[in-house]
Amino acid sequence: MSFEIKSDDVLVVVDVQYDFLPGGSLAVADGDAIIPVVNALAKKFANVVLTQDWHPADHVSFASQHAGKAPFETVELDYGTQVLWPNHCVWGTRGAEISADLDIPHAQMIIRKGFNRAIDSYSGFQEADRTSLTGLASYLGERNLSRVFVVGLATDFCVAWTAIDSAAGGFETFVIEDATRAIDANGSLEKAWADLEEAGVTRITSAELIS
Ligand code: VGL
Ligand code: ZN
Repeated sequence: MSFEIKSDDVLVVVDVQYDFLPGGSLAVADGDAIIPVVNALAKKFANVVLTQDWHPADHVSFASQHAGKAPFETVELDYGTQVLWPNHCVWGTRGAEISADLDIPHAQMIIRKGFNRAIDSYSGFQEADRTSLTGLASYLGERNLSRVFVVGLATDFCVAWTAIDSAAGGFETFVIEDATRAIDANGSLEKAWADLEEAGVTRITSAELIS
């Protein structure tokens, strides 16, 4: 299939931050390989939104906050099961910065998420309590943007949850697979693709997009 990019399409670039890139505290394998692909894609989109994982140093998703717990184990919180992570994307640190190798000067909006100490937020639309909203859906609505194309890190967490919430919000939604890389902990990648399909998200490659 090929898809023509329209003037009211938006590219959502998820969490291309140093902590998710090689050398970072929650590095996604081969994560830097997406950067040239994302840059080339972004040139074709008039509308680009970036998301930024943005945690306080004592965030509940950090294993360091739970005695006896290690990264990639889980805990039960009020809103459900939470995977625990190494400390990452602590606001004000270099690891939280968006990579300077992204070449998207025309990006129009940066959505920060995960800033409430007690609630994680993989999705760029709403936090893990499924109640607190980031404002992204309203923003897209006010800008009259319609189709949402999601890229970035990591496929099986923030990309997947963002795309699933986008589709649930009524936006026709695509994940551009070769512009993502996964953490793939405990089968999370396979589950994410199944959840994305179930949500009605279309899985495409960058080669299928023409401007
Ligand atoms: C992410 C785990 C924790 C992501 C963020 O960007 O996929 N994953 N925080
Ligand atoms: Zn995080």
